[in-house]
Formats: sequence, C-alpha cells, structure tokens
Amino acid sequence: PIEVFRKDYQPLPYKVDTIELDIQLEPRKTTITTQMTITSSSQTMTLDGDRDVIQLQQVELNGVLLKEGTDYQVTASALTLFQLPLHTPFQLTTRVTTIPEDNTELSGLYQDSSGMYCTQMEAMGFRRFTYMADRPDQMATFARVRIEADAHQYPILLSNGNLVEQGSCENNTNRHYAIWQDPFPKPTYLFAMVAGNLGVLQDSYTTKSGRHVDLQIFAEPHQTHLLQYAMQSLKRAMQWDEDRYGLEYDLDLYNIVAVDSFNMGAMENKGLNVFNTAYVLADPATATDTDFERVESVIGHEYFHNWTGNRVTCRDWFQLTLKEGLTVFRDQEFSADMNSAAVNRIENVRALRGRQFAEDAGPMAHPIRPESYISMDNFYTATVYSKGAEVIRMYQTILGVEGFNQGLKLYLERHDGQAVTCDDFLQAMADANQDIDLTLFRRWYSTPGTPVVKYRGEWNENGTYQLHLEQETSDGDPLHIPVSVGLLDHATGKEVVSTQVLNLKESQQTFTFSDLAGPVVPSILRTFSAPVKLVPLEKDNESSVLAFLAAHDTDGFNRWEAVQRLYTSLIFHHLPSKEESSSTWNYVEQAFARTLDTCLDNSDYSISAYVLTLPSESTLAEEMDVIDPIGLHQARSTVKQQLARRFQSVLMEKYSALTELLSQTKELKFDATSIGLRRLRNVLLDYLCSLKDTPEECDQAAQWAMNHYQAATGMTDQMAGLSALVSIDNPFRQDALDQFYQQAVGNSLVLNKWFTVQALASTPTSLETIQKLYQHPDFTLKNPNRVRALVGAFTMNAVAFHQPAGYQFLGDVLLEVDALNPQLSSRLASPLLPWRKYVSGPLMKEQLERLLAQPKLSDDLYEIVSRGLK
Ligand code: DPP
Ligand code: ZN
Repeated sequence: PIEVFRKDYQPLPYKVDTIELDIQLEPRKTTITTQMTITSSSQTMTLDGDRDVIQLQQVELNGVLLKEGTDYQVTASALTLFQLPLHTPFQLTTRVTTIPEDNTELSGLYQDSSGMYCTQMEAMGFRRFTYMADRPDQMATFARVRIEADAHQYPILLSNGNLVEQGSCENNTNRHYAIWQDPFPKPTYLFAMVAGNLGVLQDSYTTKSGRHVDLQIFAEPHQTHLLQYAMQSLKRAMQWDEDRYGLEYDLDLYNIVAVDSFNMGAMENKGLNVFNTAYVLADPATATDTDFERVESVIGHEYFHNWTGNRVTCRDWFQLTLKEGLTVFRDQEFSADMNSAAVNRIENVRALRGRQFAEDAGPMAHPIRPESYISMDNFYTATVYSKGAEVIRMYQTILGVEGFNQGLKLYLERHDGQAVTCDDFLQAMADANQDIDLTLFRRWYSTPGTPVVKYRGEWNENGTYQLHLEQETSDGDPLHIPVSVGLLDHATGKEVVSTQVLNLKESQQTFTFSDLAGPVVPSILRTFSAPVKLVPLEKDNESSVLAFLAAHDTDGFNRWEAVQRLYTSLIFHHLPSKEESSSTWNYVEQAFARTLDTCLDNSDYSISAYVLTLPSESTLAEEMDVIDPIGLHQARSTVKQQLARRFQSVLMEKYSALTELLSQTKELKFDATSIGLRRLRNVLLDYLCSLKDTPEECDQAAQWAMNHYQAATGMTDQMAGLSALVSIDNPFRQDALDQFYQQAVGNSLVLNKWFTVQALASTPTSLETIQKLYQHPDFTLKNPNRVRALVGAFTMNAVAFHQPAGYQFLGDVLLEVDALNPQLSSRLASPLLPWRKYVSGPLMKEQLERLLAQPKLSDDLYEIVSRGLK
C-alpha cells in the first residue's frame, strides 16, 4: 500500500479539455470508448486505470493505432503514453471492456441488486471505469456521453447535464441509446450514468430568475409511491438556497436515482444525484420520523453541493472538508430553518460527540484536512464532515451571519469553475471581513484532537466578574476558539448579560464583565459555539451550578447540556468502581421532575424528549479514560430504572396524555410538533419498559410495549414498541417479530429495520441471535445497508459485542466483507480501533492483529487496521 501526502501535491503537466464517452452495455461485457482532447506540456503522460477491473483493448492517437510497449505501457494502476505532441491539442481514444456484474466493491460502474447499472465515482471510482486523470483538479467538459443498452431491460438511460438525443439503434431495434451533454466542466468524481427499468416521479421548479427546471426522481417501479417526500424536500431546498444565499440551480433538469446497494448516503453528481434508497424513499408506513428528517437533510445536502462542491470543487482530496464541512453546515442550517433550530443543534451535537469525539481520541484522529492517506475512502469521516461543519459554523459565529454570507459570496464568485483549497476559502472569508483577523483560525485545518476549554469565574465586590479561560490542544499551541457566554443573576436566575462571543486566542485569557449588580452564574459555550470539551477548573459545587443552569438558562442548548452533565455524573457514580452521590441524585431528580411536569405545557416536545434522554453510551464512553462497556451499560440502565421507578406514575400519566393528544389527529403528520409528540411519548415508553427486575415487572413492561406496538399508526411508534419489546423476556416477542417480518416482505428498508431491532436488543442471548440472523436467507453481504443494519448495529450493542465471541465474530465478518467490498469492511472495523481505552482491549487488539496477518487484506482495511495497531 502506498501512502499519499498532502505536501506532495503537484499540478498535472497536461489538461484534458473535453471528453466523449461511448458506453455499450451488454451482458457481462461492457465496452467503453473514451475520446479525449488533451494539451500536454510533457511528452510522457500517465492516466489512472485499474487493470483488475478494466481491460484495455486499444489506444489511438489522432486516429492512429498505438503499439503497446513502444507507444504506451499498462501497469496495474496506470496507462503511460510516450512521445506525445507538445503544447498542441491532440485526440486520444481508448477502448476498454469491463464486467460491471462482477463489481462487488460498488465503486465505478456496477449492477445494483435490482439489476440496474449505476456508478459511484467519488473518490476514485472513475479509474475503475475508463483510463483518465482521475483527480478533482482535472475538470473536463463531458461533451457527449452516449449510452447504449437493451431497450426492454434498460428503458431508462441517464447521465449528467442535458439529454440531446435518444432513439433505437438502426442495426438492432432491440437496443436503444441516449446521448447526454453537460455544459459545465467537471472532475471525474462528478460523472454518473444509470441504465435501468425505473419508475419516475416528475415535478418542476421555477428559479427566481425564471429558469424552468424539470425535476425527476427515479426508483424501482414498485417504489415510486415512496418519492413524494423527497420531491417536496428538493423543492424546499432549492427555494431555501435562493432565499438564504441567493444561489440558483443552473441546468434545466435535475435527476435523482434511488439505488439499493450503495456505499455512501448519496452522491451529488452534476445534474444526476445517485441516492442510497435509505435517504430518498419514505412514507408513513415504512419510514420513521428520523428517516423523514434524514431524507430532507440529505436531499438538501446533495442539492447544496451543486454550488459548494460542483461549481467550486476541491483541488485535491485532502481538501475534502472544503466541500463537505461547508455543505454539511448548509444542510444543518436548512434543517434548522425547516424544523426547529434548537432541536437540530442538539441532534447535531449528540452525533458529533457520539462519533467524532471518539474518532478524534483514537488512532484514526486526523485534522479536518488530513495530511496523508492510503485509501481516500477512509477519510469520509465524522471529522471531515461533522467537525468540518463545526469549523464553518465558527466562521459564522466569529464573523456574524452577514459577514459570513459576504465571505461565501466572495468565495463562490472568485472561484466559480475552479478546483481550490481550504486556504482559498479562508482567504475569501478574510477578504470579505477585513476588520477581523483570521490568521490564527487557520490552525483548525491542521490540528487534530478535541480541544479542552477550562474555566473559572470570580466575582468581585466592585461589580465585576472575571471569567478565566484556558485551552489545551493536541499540539499545545492555542486555537482561535469562539466562546459564546451569557451571565445569569445568581439570586434571581435572570439573564443580566446576553450572549457575547469571546474570542479565546491564547492559552489562558481572562475576560472581564463590569457594572454588575450582584453575583452571577456564567452560561458558557452557548449553542455549542465550538467543538471542544468544556471543563470547570473548580469542581466544588459543579452539580448545583448545573442544576441552576438547567432551571434558568435562556439558551435552550445549554439548558439541555446542563441536564446531560448531571446525568453523566450520576451514571458515573453508578459505575462498579464508584460510590453513589446523593446530592447529584437530588439535582437530577429536580431537573427530571421539572421537565416531566411541564413537558406538555408548550410545543417544544422534542426538546423535552431530549432533556429526558440519558446521554448515549458512546458519548459517556468518550469521557472515560478506561472504558468498561458492560459496566457502563449497566450503570446507565440503573439510572434509567431509578428514574423510571421514582417517576413511574407521572410517566404513565404523561404517556396517556400524549396518547390522547396524538389520537386527536387521524392522519399521521410529519411537522415538528407531531414528530415531537411521538418522540416524547417514545422516550416515556422507554423509561416505563426499563422496569423489568421481576417477572411481574417484565409482564407489565411487555404489555406496555406490545400495546404501543399494536396501536402504532406509523413506523416510528412501531419501532419504538418493538425495540422495547425485544429487550424484555416475554412471550409476545417472537410473534411481534414474525408479524413485522411479514410486513417487511418486499421492502428492503423495512427488512433492514427488522434486522437492526434484533441486533440492538439487550438480552443475554443477543450474540447468538445475531449470528443466526447472519445466516438468514434475507441476509446478504452484497447490500451495504443490510450489512450495516445487522453488523453495524451489532457493534453498537455493548452486551453483544464486548465479549470474546463478539470480537471474534466481527473479525470473521470483516474478512468475508473485505473480499467483496473494502469500503464497507474498513467502516465496520472502526469499533475495534479504540482498543487501548477498553478493559477488554487486548482481545480487541487480537482481532486487529489477526486481520493484519491476512495476506490479501484490501488497502482500505489495511490502513485502518495498521493505524489501529500503531
Ligand atoms: N456523496 C457524499 C456526500 O455528499 C460524498 N460527496 O457527502
Ligand atoms: Zn457531501
């Protein structure tokens, strides 16, 4: 395996200006003819191509056949040409054959389980399709893409841009063709083509300057009724980008295709997005509220890439966060505007802490702009995406919304049609905001690890309050950290200083607030203004301060955060090694009681739901130096049960009230209020069903869960009932699962849920169940969603995964998956990486060593595993 370094970037010595493709799809033999117009400043030129996947048949230069050996050479990964004309355009034509049916890596051109042909080129799939300079700074005009296939099996033929011509083939009327043209030059990773038998949902949108855009979303014919929500989301996204940033769509056609077997979530190919079905298909009977929210955000995300990613792209793959961090930030702002900003912020921070913090603390830690990679596919990470989005958010916090918008405008104007770097982005932000110094801010791009910010406050009788902040970073040097702070009056809880952004730029800095009437309590890092860990320097009455903030903070995020901190400390007190602390319990009890009592008083149901939810095991683990996952799981369960026992009657009362409220509307709605009502009620159900110490309690819990499941009017409630039920020892369990299985027949996404709900069940025999499911006829390694539904979920189930047989099972699975789909295997391996922090670390490490000893490990998995052992 070869490691590539950011510092070694070199521009190409040639440029491919235009490219024309002719793709002949035939069973087990696809032929691709590629004609390129090239200008070169070097007589020798190398094109990328993977010899294991594509077989070179011939090469022509300006119409003259070239000879292998003298005119060109083919190696495992490249085609090198010699004696090319210098500085004058020439035409190079290659012909390759390939078998997409055998492409199990799902990178390049492949066949989906439904039989359709589709492509995934990012990051380096194009070299598995034809010979080309497969890198993002090589932008060519795809002037003509002709696809030809059997007319009956593949009636729909799609590629980027505009359809120029289509018809049946003269020499064979069973075959037909379509010719596409994309006016915008693009790098190879944004190319796409699809051939299949597809149904479509059509609509249209008129941009603010009057461009009429045809919108089409394709899926398998029996799935087209599941496309309505995606279409509505797309139109909302188009409108939002015009309203918020003045950005309009630039072609007359926008196509989306849903594909069942897909490694990523979705792909922003110019004018032809390809989506994982999980992020595009949704209706009330098959999708949960969370699924609906994701469809909206991923549809938005890929649409927003059209400007931040496609019109302005990355110079090299190290700059990935340039488009991904920015586009995640944009999709987060979109979701916040469409739904509730506070709820979204909580959800995004939960995700960041649950995944990115762990990544940043383990052997895969990397800056949002990595310095090196073996396989770029391994760097589509939580760090590049989620932390990258936090970095963009910090620009907005430091510059203000107006300043940020000016900066983005300048960036897009200055670099339209170019492939640029994160430095170019920062420069545009700085040039548009010359009064603000962003010099130090640059370090966020090169500093891995989660910074720690420590604080101490001091009240002085002269009416001043001094807030002392310290920062610790992975390299010891300071970062520019925007810390949003407000002050609350200690006596009344009223806010006396509203939110201000403190620019922490030194290792230690003291900020003074004056003219205060009396002692204050600070609310720090409001709305989570920076991706850091906040820690008090003095822990004396930490719990009472948190309880105060939980009751009085005007910042919704920090109110939620205060309660989360209290839960965390209570759960940690229940770890096998710790003693109980009654004062923390009292504070938790108060906060829980207050939230529960008032949870129906206003429509912030989702916020209440999240305040009542304990931090996840992965978030909690992130705060421990040594992780005992089973002990942690039990400690969290104990606290959940204590709360359930203490508040059982109120929980039941509110649960019934919510049932009543929800039953008032017949039709299932997906607005923020309805989603919030269901979310809250399902959190209460989870508490009620956690009481299962005695057979009587188990019966009671199972009854609640079963009733909830059977009365469910949509997938959200069904899943909540079923999830509770499968973790309780009870006689309904299997019936409910069998019934759900029947319901899932014919719907791959629902079947995935059937696998996941069992993989997450917390029972003494979870692992055996999971291993049986692995042998189930519906289980297949060829569909990444199915694999993630079972194996990915399994690794999140502490009781199933964290045992010798669990680690062994994951090792076995990884070997099998790696032979088919390295992108998938390397993703699935990540739970083994932080082994050093786990009490059972040596056993986890054993599996990594076992993998590393394999002679035929993929580069993807090799990189992850070897990093894990370094
Ligand atoms: N398709 C992936 C995304 O949109 C990678 N570009 O994030
Ligand atoms: Zn993206």
